[in-house]
Amino acid sequence: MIFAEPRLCDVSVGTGMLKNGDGHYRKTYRDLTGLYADAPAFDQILARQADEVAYEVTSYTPGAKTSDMIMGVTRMEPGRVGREYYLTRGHIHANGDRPEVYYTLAGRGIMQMESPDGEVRLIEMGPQQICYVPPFWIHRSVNIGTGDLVMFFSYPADSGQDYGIIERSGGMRVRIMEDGRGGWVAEDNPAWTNRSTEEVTAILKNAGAAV
Ligand code: S6P
Ligand code: ZN
Repeated sequence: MIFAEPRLCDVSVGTGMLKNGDGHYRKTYRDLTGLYADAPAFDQILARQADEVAYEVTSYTPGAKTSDMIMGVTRMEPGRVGREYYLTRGHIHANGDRPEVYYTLAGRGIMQMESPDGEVRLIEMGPQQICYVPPFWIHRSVNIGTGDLVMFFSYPADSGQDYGIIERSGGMRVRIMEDGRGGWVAEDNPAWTNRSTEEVTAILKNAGAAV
């Protein structure tokens, strides 16, 4: 048969996992070294729980083409490093013009987005809310709740992930911090530097051939 086989997957909201997928990886706190602003607070977490899972991703990848859609679930623990809420590493899609959809199944989160030229968008999400991440936006999830943040996602299978874009600019432009009243506030990241026109142009050029 020349047509791909349909697939049914179950989502376990309780465990934050996609069942009957074909991919699973975990990120421990040790893996997140260097992400957070408060290094002494992060060292304390490392001393206690370096090899515990901070977040994990279960997924199904039907193929490798633009027209194949990866789908999966990210489950992230709640907590903070000092005042900064737990987050995923974040990336831009290596083929930058590939979008993504995130659907919150449980918990409260922020989809933190940054355009290559430094615009910031923060979309707060709760259960049954969907965020569309347009092409070219750097994105990461932040858990601002008291329980696991569980999000379904789907994106073209040839998107790829470039994590270096965040490292090269000294992190993302803002950090999501506890505001002293149990809520959150976005604070400027003093280490952040804007991307050059050349880098932005290269990102736009490297959009990949959507065939
Ligand atoms: C991939 C998609 C998600 C994230 C996952 C973990 O394009 O956005 O599957 O990979 O939420 O986040 P991160 O930042 O470690 O890739
Ligand atoms: Zn992505």
